Amino acid sequence: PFLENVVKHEKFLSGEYDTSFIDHTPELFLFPKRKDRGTKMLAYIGNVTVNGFPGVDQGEKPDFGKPRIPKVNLLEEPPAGTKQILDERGADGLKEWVKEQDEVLVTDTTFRDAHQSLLATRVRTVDLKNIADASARMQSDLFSFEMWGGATFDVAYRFLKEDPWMRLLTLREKIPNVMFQMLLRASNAVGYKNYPDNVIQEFVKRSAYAGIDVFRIFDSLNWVEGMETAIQAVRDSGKVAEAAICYTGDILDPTRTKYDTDYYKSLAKELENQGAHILAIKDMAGLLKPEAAYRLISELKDTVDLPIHLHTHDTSGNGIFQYARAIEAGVDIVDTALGAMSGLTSQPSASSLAYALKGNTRQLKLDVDHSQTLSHYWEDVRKYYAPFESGMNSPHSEIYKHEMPGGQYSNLQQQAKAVGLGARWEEVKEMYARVNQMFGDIVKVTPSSKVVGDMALFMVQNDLDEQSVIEKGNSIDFPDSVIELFSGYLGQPHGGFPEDLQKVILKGKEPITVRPGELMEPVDFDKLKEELFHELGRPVTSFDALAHALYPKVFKEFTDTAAQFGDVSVIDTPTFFYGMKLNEEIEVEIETGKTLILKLVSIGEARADGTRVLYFDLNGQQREIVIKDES
Ligand code: 3PY
Ligand code: ZN
Repeated sequence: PFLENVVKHEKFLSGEYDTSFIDHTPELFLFPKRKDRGTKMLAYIGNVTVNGFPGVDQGEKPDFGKPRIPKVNLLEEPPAGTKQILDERGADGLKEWVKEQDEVLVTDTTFRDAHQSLLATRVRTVDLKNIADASARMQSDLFSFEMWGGATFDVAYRFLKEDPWMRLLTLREKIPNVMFQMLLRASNAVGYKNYPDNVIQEFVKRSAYAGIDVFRIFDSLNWVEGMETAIQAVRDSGKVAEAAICYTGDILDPTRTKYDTDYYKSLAKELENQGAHILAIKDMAGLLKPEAAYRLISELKDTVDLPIHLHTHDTSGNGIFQYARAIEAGVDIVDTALGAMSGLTSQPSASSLAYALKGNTRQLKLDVDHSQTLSHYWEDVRKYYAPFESGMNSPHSEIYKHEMPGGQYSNLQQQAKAVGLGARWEEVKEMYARVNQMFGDIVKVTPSSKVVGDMALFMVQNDLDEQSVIEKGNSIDFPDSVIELFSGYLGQPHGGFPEDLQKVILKGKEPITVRPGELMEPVDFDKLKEELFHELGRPVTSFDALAHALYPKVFKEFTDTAAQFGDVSVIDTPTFFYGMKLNEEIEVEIETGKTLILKLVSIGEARADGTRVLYFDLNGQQREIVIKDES
């Protein structure tokens, strides 16, 4: 009550007091109304039990058993790692340290890209938190954990109904020794469109504060102008600016001259001049063939004086071979995932790569046995997310034809199903490649890849081809994302847009050629916070304000769900997706040291008004919950 009075005080609201402590200690301000936390949670569990979870076929809750969490000594601090090097020597010192290493450094993507690519980004904070103590102690020699950004931010709010900032803060507390890395879509932040410059600056500042050390920054058209604001913001925050070049095309194919080695070399030089600490090659679709990797890395090593970090997806099955050749060429850091979360659209397996390099002059800086042990945990946990698997179960060399990013494959497939094109998935993939050519052979990575995907779905759905699009173009209502791309709101592609197509899409509207951020009004964060404070009736952190600035609608739905069900992130994943079985008993740790014991005692018959009464036992007391049966 004291805090509530303080934050409602008019001087507080007018900003006369220094309220930065709210931003610095957001956890102090997350005080759900205690009296009905249990009831709200039962309402969530009751609802999923009766009505199921979107995307999860309703049926008997599978019996998953307990995942294998390796035992570690929590009384011992995790060994010092790269986080301490960064904190002690700064971003430039860290960069020098990387250059001095003989071994190849490793980023583990299990916490982000691996599940984004295999499980439609659905892995929940509780499953990351449960393995975090062990990961900190068993993977202390990693370069970084890639654990945030990309689609995780949006999916956390939108589908998992949990706060991604709390994920970051929670993991940071448990893993104080290894750098945290995120994927930042430059001027698109963690969204699908450009935002005003001050949103990018504020986002970087707060993410750095909450625990991100390395920002991998890319532009979805490799447009360096679009990356400048983000690179500068990261430099200003004292963190590591890892500027990425997205790899597309094929430098080995003499007929595909648009993206040749010189193109990549000149981009690399530009990014070095922009102040990048590390250069990333982001092979988001896994198109970089082993021999191309050797050539590209060799040439880039001669072009820039920066450590080089290579990222790929193993969709074709050639990932290990690619990395081995890149390592011969002198690459400094590679991205891998733990065995059970690796391969196919995800990253290559860390332990497989380590074994593949035996006898090589350069070895991975990696504890293979520990990686194996941690992989057992993920083998168990991955089963929870079976409904979100893409169904791809063998390598797809067709990737070299359709060029679809690993992170997009399972998502686009879900999108296709949602619009009734599930059975025409093969056609959608083929159309994806054709749309790319229609668009002038562009870089395809979020959000430009989403535009290509939207257009491919649109064309298959409406039985359109390249010719009919131009011929009937004036009477076609193109998807909004396509209009946005051709208006220049995602930046400028290398070589420009195809003019005839641009004309029919824009229908007389003039495209922009400047940086979209220059044209946008900055967001007034103080004002936004105040408005949100009134709307939500609770203190508002800078994290909330940023979430609202990025996704107003998704954030609103998230806060509505939170008001209805409380903090659902603490519920174990099987229960979160499948609800409870009759007579099942579960435990939920709602805060450190405070656990609820829940049992589902009975489910009543549907009543005339379509509701059912569920009886639960909550810490020994009976509770009745009324749920509307939507079936
Ligand atoms: C993302 O932007 O989410 C990606 O993973 C792009 O590859
Ligand atoms: Zn990726």
